[in-house]
Amino acid sequence: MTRHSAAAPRTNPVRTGAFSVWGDVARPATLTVADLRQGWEQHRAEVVFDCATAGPQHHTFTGPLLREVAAGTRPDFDPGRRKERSRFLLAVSGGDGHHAVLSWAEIDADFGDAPVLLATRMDGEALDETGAQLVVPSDRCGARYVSAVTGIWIGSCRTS
Ligand SMILES: Nc1nc2c(c(=O)[nH]1)N[C@H]1C(S)=C(S)[C@@H](COP(=O)(O)O)O[C@H]1N2
Ligand SMILES: [Mo]
Repeated sequence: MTRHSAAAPRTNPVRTGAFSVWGDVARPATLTVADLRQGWEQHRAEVVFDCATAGPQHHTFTGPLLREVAAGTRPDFDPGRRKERSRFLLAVSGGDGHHAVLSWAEIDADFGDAPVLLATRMDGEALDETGAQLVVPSDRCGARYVSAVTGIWIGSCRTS
């Protein structure tokens, strides 16, 4: 059922602001911020998160839901089986090496239903040059607001 990819894509995406979506998926993809804006419904989130060093940060983000973008890569589970979906993880990486993990269940409408976005705009400014930003409105802390996203790995948790 599950295929495990051996390694990350060897080179960084060459297009500005592009990122790879890869892992245990049937259709890995390289997407730009423009692709995110054109291919999916845009949602808006007004958020406040706390930075350990800079204090409370207020931003307005727009972009597609992470779960809709991720589903487009056809992860290696039967979409109708909740127990298969609940085994999956997503690891979101920034170009500077900062990365954060989410569970598939966290963003899945049948589980946590968190409206996590891949932002294409922050406070009205387009992120095409910088790269997309992960937006986790339910988080109190800012650490998972990964900016300048370069990769999203999707895969099943291995327990043995
Ligand atoms: N790529 C990347 N994204 C990152 C970080 C980072 O070090 N690298 N720091 C996180 C932390 S700790 C916080 S609080 C927020 C800060 O977001 P802001 O600069 O928009 O206020 O970005 C998050 N996203
Ligand atoms: Mo932070």
